[in-house]
Amino acid sequence: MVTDAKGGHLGASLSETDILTALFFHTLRLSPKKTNDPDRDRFVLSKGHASEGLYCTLAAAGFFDPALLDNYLSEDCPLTTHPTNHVPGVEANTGALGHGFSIAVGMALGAKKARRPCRVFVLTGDGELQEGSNWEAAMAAAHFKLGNLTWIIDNNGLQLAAPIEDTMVIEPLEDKLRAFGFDTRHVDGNNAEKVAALLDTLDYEGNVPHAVIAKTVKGKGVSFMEHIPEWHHRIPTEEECKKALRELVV
Ligand SMILES: Cc1ncc(C[n+]2csc(CCOP(=O)(O)OP(=O)(O)O)c2C)c(N)n1
Ligand SMILES: [Mg+2]
Repeated sequence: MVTDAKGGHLGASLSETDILTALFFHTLRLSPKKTNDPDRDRFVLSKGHASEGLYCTLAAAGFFDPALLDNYLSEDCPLTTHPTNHVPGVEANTGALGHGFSIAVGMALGAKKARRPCRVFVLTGDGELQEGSNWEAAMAAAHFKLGNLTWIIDNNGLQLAAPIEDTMVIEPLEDKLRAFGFDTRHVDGNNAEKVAALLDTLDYEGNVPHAVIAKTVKGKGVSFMEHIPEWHHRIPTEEECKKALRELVV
């Protein structure tokens, strides 16, 4: 997709793929046939630049015809660089970092007030946490006792062009999340089974919101992309694309 369209964020998408797999193939209680069900679980991709990871997952999970992936970024195709709710299965328009978590808090609060059973899951980046709006949303989540909210952090240690620690440190992350009132867990975010198993253990009916620090590798699965900042949005050549696919397709 990225090689053909000459656009996208491969490193960011490969980082999140196992988390999305766990969510869409195990955790989320929602059906591609009933995308307007008011009681469905919600997922918000706050790190909206990683849209191709989401589009592939949604297509594989039956939300739309996988043939649409071939038109990624072409005129009139709803699969744009950053996701919008013109795409079946996309709940919120994201891409301006620091907004998706606030949207998810609103969804969880609305569900709680309406006594609906839906749970809300949101995936942010780790560099994204430098946006102050996340911490206001975190305060609100604890204040409103949103046990139905789970904040997953794609903790790959890199942001757009550099390591997080060279840009603006977010550690000690676990201490911060606990101080903000979150039930805080750790998981190997590149292991879909482990993510799915962890999400099964959370208490969604309680009064404490959840945070999951998912340790990941940016560009996971492609030897020459893993943990290399430039693969945040570099476009693979035809040759690199073939090599990457050989490594990814087992
Ligand atoms: C408000 C805002 N500022 C800057 C950007 C440009 N931008 C896109 S991705 C990115 C880095 C994000 O890093 P991280 O949250 O760690 O996500 P990762 O790709 O590592 O999963 C930046 C700065 C943006 N999309 N939105
Ligand atoms: Mg990151």
